[in-house]
Amino acid sequence: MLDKNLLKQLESLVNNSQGILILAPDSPDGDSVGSNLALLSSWQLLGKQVFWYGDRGNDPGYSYIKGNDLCQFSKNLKQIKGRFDLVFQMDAGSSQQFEKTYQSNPWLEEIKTVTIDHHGSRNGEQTDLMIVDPTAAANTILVFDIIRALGWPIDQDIAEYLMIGIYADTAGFINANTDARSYQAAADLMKYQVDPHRLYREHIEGQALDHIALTRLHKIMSNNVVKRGVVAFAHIDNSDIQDLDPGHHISHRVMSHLDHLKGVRVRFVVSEVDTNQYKISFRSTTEYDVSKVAEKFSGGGHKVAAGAKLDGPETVVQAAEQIYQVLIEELGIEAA
Ligand SMILES: [Mn+2]
Repeated sequence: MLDKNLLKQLESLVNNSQGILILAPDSPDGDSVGSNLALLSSWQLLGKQVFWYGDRGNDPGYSYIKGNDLCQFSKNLKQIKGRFDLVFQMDAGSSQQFEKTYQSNPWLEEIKTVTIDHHGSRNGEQTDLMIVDPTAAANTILVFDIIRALGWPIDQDIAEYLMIGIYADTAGFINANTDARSYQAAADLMKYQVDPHRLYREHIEGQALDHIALTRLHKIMSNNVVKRGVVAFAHIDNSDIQDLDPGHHISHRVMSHLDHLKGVRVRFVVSEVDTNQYKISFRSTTEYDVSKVAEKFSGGGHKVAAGAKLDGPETVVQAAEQIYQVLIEELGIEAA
């Protein structure tokens, strides 16, 4: 399954590195955090100097994961320039996911970079070494295979990081990508004293909303949702979520609410991230491939879950309409 030659190259790059930088994507998720923390911890046990930086620093949405606070703001990356000679990008789908970090640190482009990803569509983008397995339901399953193949250290914490990634990307073994390999990886991880119920409680309590945020979520569901035939979408303006903890990940919650609308097969949520700049998330049932829609916006992802960014439109409502038109054309859905 894993290419022996690629594994050898990876092993020698890691062994010969003076220091390693792991980059968190601009929009991390449980699988990216789990992948990053698992390798960070394993390499530290090997005695390696490892740094973890991302545009959001330690995203408060994942503060329930032990070790999340190790992630630093990439605007401060210059301070460790020269202390690492190897960069890792994981679980991202496209380099768009590291755009902000590279914009503030263009010198990173000069450093040898490795990709470990389970996203197939990368628009032909290449780094110096690519270990890509689109058949893995979660990136942490691929990371687990690599750790085992190379005999890198693994302990309870690392096993729990890997399990968190599987939970996140299979939504607890119920997403369309869930397969025997996901269950097998989870069963193998249980040998390291993973505590699923504790992880679940930490996740629920860590993500709990305060009353203001819950009210805001309901307001978005009441005012900012459009349903047209099999498509439903929501637009989130900065004013809808300003003064809320970004860790609440309101857009993720809106997305899961849209799944409960009757007859919906394709969903997207567009959120304003800056003036005339937007972030888009797509979800679908298996008969529609939203990764193709994301690629139209230079993003990427999986068949049923993908993401992209969009610059230009004056308002989030205009952005949503523009995305809707591209989406129905790409997926062959009749305008409703
Ligand atoms: Mn993933």
